[in-house]
Amino acid sequence: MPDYALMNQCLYEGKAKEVEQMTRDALAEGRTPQEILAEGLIAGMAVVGEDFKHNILYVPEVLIAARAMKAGMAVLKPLLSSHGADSGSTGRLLMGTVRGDLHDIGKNLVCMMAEGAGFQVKDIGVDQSLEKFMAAADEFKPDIIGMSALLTTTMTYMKTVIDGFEAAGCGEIKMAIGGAPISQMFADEIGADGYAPDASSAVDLFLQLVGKGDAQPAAAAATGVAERAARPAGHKSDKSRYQILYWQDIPSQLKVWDEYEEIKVELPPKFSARIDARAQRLGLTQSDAYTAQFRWGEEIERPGHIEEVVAAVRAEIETEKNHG
Ligand code: B12
Repeated sequence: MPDYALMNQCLYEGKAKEVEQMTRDALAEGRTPQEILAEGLIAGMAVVGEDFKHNILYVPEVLIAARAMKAGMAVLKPLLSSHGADSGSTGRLLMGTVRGDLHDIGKNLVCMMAEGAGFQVKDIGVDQSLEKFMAAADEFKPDIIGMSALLTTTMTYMKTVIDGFEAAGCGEIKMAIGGAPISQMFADEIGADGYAPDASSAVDLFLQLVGKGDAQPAAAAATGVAERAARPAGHKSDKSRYQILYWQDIPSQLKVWDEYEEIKVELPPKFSARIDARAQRLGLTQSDAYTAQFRWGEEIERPGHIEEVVAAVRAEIETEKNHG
């Protein structure tokens, strides 16, 4: 019997080679591709999704886990399609970032999580017009169209797409939207069928939209992902460790932990704006090139309970002492 808990753990930690090898070993043991997909890959990715939703994991870690998932999927894909897995898929999802918008990191994550949950996904990329969504929908016959927008100047184009499909008599296709500036209120305003704030909730939304809301891959079923021991009541550590996540030399996140708990905080928007401007200048606009610039700084120990260390380091970063 394959050790699916270990496989989930490797996927969670982004160990692509191990996940790929375990997938091959499980096949060699005679397990079905469907079982390996569900128990080894989807279950692991479900935990990643939950932890991402609760800010335990951040974008770079999720992308690394997603890469490991893809390594396993690449082994299974030919077998799944030749066994007619198509007919058993959860649903068909067409995804794209709307016209004028080049942001695709969030969209890519949504695609990966949806694939992980068993959806057939067609990703048409960034800067997509109504005509391109329509041509792709004609060919792919999606149950759901997912649109992403990160700019306040491009989010309004989502209404153009929704109205265009409605006018063409394709109102039965469910329209889901997302991206940092999007809200439920905006979704209601433009007549979208749903909105979700992150990739994990996006999968819940898609499942709901195809009437499989209860058939979610159970995150709780994926055991084996390491957890810290519970903090004894009233206990406060007298020292903590911290690390800063940099985009090149610009700090973007802060992680602080002790033996019981880990806190991650996003830094204020001025840092994103600075990163954005630098990336634009350097032409690092493709998601791989962009995310490859993230790196964790060295681990540093510091006196104080985790919350004190978060506050102190954050204040230092904001006044730009010591941290570029
Ligand atoms: C990375 C980034 C870039 C990269 C994009 C690289 C890439 N390949 O994607 C580059 C450097 C190219 C870039 C360019 C620009 N950017 Co920019 N960028 C960002 C930044 C820092 C992070 C975005 C991101 O990837 N977040 C991480 C992902 C995981 O989150 P997400 O996209 O929100 O996706 C999640 C959810 O929203 C949801 N979701 C997303 N899509 C969908 C779809 C569906 C259907 C569902 C259900 C859910 C869903 O799930 C996702 C996963 O959890 C943001 C700041 C920020 N904090 O958002 C600015 C930001 C979005 N950018 C901004 C700007 C202004 C620009 C530029 C105009 C800069 C310039 N002056 O040229 C250009 C525009 C280029 C263009 N035409 O699109 C502004 C937007 C301001 C505004 N209100 O409109 C921001 C907010 C930065 C800022 N504070 O100024 N940018």
